[in-house]
Amino acid sequence: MTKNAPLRIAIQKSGRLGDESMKLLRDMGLRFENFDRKLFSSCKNFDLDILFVRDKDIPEYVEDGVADLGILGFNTVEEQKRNIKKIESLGFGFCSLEIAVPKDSKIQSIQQLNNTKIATSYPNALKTFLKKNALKAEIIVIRGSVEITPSLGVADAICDLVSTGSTLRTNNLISIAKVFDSEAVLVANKNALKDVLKKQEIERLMLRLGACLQGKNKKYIMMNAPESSLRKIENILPGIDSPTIMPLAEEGMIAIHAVVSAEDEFWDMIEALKKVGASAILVTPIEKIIA
Ligand code: PRT
Repeated sequence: MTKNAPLRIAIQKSGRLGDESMKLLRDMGLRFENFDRKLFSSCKNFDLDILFVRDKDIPEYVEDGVADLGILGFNTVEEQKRNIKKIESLGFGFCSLEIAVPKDSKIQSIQQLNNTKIATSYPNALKTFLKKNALKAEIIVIRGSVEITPSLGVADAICDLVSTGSTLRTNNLISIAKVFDSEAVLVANKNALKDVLKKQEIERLMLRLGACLQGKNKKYIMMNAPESSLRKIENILPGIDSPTIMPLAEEGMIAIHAVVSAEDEFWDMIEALKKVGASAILVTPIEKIIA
């Protein structure tokens, strides 16, 4: 079998997704240098080259096969509709594409967007949204500072990414509709997924990625409890497998170890565990989970 050229992954050179993308690759055990994020870097311990490029250029690079993989915002994937395959959501770079109007605007619902002007850097996504809602509005394509267009009289509404909401607040705008939610995603070139050797290498990377993503969403929890509380505690703990249970030196007491979800309900679960007698609760992060 002949050896393939190294896989190539494109990530954002600088900007909101650059640092997290590099952190993720490093968490996956990949070792590489990024002196001032030059255009290109080779991994020292995996047959992988990293291209540092603009977020907006990644769909084209991946579609053309300049890169086999890419990490970019789902919003960019949705806007550009290139012939590439999304293979994983990555759990960072959260935002949403929203339609917002000035606080004192007469427009208060999406139906009132009919015959208005909407400024955006996402004309394709907005067009799809308007069509889906049977609305007709003029789309004004703006490449930056979309949020100031209503105050300049250029547009009645904007369609832009929102994360904390502070840009909307600063510009006296309020959201009236969400077009879609977005986060960073991993995409692939469709031919690379069909190439036997490349596919093998992509699968090796996916094993590492899956382990990191799983670990990020879970915590390892250890606690002591009266043996009589075991059933109640098992009902509270939605572990991957049944928890590990060990007797303690103190008569009638046990130690329970389990892997639990690090979701929003985490603190509710801790409160419930305390109520049924758990004590000395220790919680630690998990680096990787390999099923
Ligand atoms: O030049 P290049 O193509 O690399 O990128 P860029 O400079 O256009 O993008 P960049 O770095 O700003 O964003 C890259 C990606 O980060 C986006 O494609 C999204 O997937 C993601 N992301 C997450 C965001 C935001 N959150 C975000 N808040 N991208 C932009 N914003 C902007 C938004 O446009 C608005 O101006 O931040 C402002 C709103 O933020 P809040 O926090 O005030 O609501």
